[in-house]
Parts: sequence; structure tokens; C-alpha cells
Amino acid sequence: MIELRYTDIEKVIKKMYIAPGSSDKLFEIAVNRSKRAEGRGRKGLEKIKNKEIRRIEIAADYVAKTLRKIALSSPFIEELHPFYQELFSIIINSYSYRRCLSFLYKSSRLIERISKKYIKDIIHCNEKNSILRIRKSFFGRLKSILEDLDDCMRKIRVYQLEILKLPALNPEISSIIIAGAPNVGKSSILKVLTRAKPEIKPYPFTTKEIIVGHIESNGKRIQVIDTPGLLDRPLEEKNNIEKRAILAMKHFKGLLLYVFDPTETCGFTIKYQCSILTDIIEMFPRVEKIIIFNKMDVFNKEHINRIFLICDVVKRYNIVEISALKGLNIEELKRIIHEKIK
Ligand SMILES: Nc1nc2c(ncn2[C@@H]2O[C@H](COP(=O)(O)OP(=O)(O)OP(=O)(O)O)[C@@H](O)[C@H]2O)c(=O)[nH]1
Ligand SMILES: [Mg+2]
Repeated sequence: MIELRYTDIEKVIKKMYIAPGSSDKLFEIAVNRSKRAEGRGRKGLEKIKNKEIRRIEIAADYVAKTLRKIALSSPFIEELHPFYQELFSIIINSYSYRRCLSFLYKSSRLIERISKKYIKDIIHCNEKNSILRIRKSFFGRLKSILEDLDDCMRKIRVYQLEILKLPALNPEISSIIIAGAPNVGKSSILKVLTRAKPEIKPYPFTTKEIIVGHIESNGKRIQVIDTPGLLDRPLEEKNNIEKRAILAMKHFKGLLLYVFDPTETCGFTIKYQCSILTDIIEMFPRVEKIIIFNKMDVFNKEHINRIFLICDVVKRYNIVEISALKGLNIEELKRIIHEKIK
């Protein structure tokens, strides 16, 4: 059931109808389309009436349908998995998103209603200039409705473009989450474990979004999730980039790989990296964890001894020494992952 909901969201994202950059554009297209209207009927006045009615119908239909498509094809926050709901609230202003979608929808209904009224007026009118005046005043009204919508239309477009960037994750299948301080080599580990191509740079906070790759384990498809670097500070002080990492750890079941850089070349001391680990253990005590000492191509025995001295808590876990950069001991890491993920 929940898995269905997830696939739905991926589908929803794919079929999302993106709002135009401004409501002026919508109005322009509506006017141009309406100009193609032909009047039926033999006599002059009837022909004019039919033509002006068609112009109103075409414009109203186009604008109302477009607004409705935007409103109804954008995901409803309440129907998303809690992970996406929380991610939404970090990425976009949920209140304004909801309010604007509903405004777009209500405006589409309003346009349909008023178009009927103007059409009725034309039907009952028997004077050419008055017919043209009614049609013009419909377009004036349409323009002003769209002008009132402009701010929301622009906001919805920005929100939709953010939604398109959401990671394609399934919170219901087993996952491996790679976490740790910035610059310790998390993305490099994702790269050696999967075919994902994350950005890897020698400075902190390269990864700003949640990135996903996949592996097969015991015939099952497993998500490997690379997260932005964490700083040692309380949850309420974490920035929106860090919060994505916390969200992933909160909502996904499976295995957590906590990555240390024993050499401290990442720019964070062992003590600092240890206190992030301690926080994670406190926040997610039930999540199974593996400790990775990365950069074994450059660390030495002394580095490792220091970790054991400063960070006693690591002794509680399986520890794997690897080099993501040089591809050292990756098979051993994979073996332990497969064993744990059963
Ligand atoms: N020597 C050595 N360098 C490594 C190793 N793994 C990663 N690095 C380097 O460490 C730096 C950071 O690597 P990333 O994989 O981007 O680290 P990250 O933890 O994802 O960083 P953020 O996304 O910024 O938090 C890069 O310059 C990598 O080349 C390793 O095993 N050995
Ligand atoms: Mg990274």
C-alpha cells in the first residue's frame, strides 16, 4: 500500500504540469487561440454572435483547463510519504504552496462561471457593437483574474521546479545511509559502492542534496543514500542542508555507515567527528551501524589508536578500514554490508 503511494509520487512528479513563468503568458496564448474562432450561421448578426461566443469559449476553456491541470497535477502534500512531507517543508513553504494551488483551482472555476455569464449576455444581445463590448469586457475580466493570480503562478512554478529535484527514493525498501562530518569521503564511498556519480570535491558541503545509488544484495535491490555532511550542533540549529541527512536517517530502515576521516584532513578533529556519531546514536539508537575509517591510503596506526583513545564508543560497532579513493578493502566492506542487510 505504502509502496504504491511512493510509486505514485514518482509518477506524479513525472506528469506534473509546470506553471508558466507568468500569468501574462497564459493570457497571451488564450487571446491568440481565440482569434482563430470562426463564426457559423448565415446571417450577419448570428455569425458575429457565434464568433464572439467561440472566442470567449476558447479562451476560457484554455485558461481554466491549464490552471486546473497545474493545480491537480501538483502533488498533494498529505498524500506523500512522511519523508517527502518533511522534505517538502524544508524545501518549500507548504502553507503558500497549498494556498496557491487552491487559488489556481478556484480561479479556474471562476473563469468557467463568468464565461457562461458573458456568453449568455451575448445570446441575449442583438446589437453588433454591444456584442463586441461584451466580448471585450470578458477578456478584460479574464486579464484581471490572471493578474491577481500572477504572484501565485510564479511561486507554484518555483515550487514545482524544486519538486522535480526531489530524490527518487523509496522509504519502504532497505537502505544503506552514508553519514558523517563534511569532507570525510561519503560521496566517494557511494561512488565505489554503486554506479552513482556524485560530485566529489576537496572541501566541505559539496553534497547539498540527498543522492541515491543502488546495489543488489541477496537478490534484493538496496538503496545507497549519500547525505550532506553533518556539523556538531543541536538539531534545532542545523541548517536545511544538514536536515536532509537527518530526515534520511529518520525515515529509512536499514544500515547506517558512519564515516570517519582518521587523518582529520577533512578539517574536523576526531573529537568533533566522534561527537556527531554520539548524537546520531542518541537520535537513532535502533538503527544498525557500521563504522568506516576512510582514507586508509593515508592514515597510519597512530591515527587509529587516537580514535580508540578519544572515541570509545566506536568499539561497540563493526569497524571497516577502507580507502574510497584508491578502492582499498571495498570487497570487505561489501561483505559486511551483505551480512548485515540480510
Ligand atoms: N586520500 C584519500 N582521500 C579521499 C578518500 N576518500 C575521499 N577522499 C577525498 O576527500 C575529499 C572529500 O571527498 P567527498 O567524497 O566529496 O567527501 P564528502 O564526505 O562527500 O564531502 P561533503 O559532501 O562535502 O560532506 C575529496 O578530495 C576526496 O578525493 C580516500 O580514501 N583517501
Ligand atoms: Mg559528499
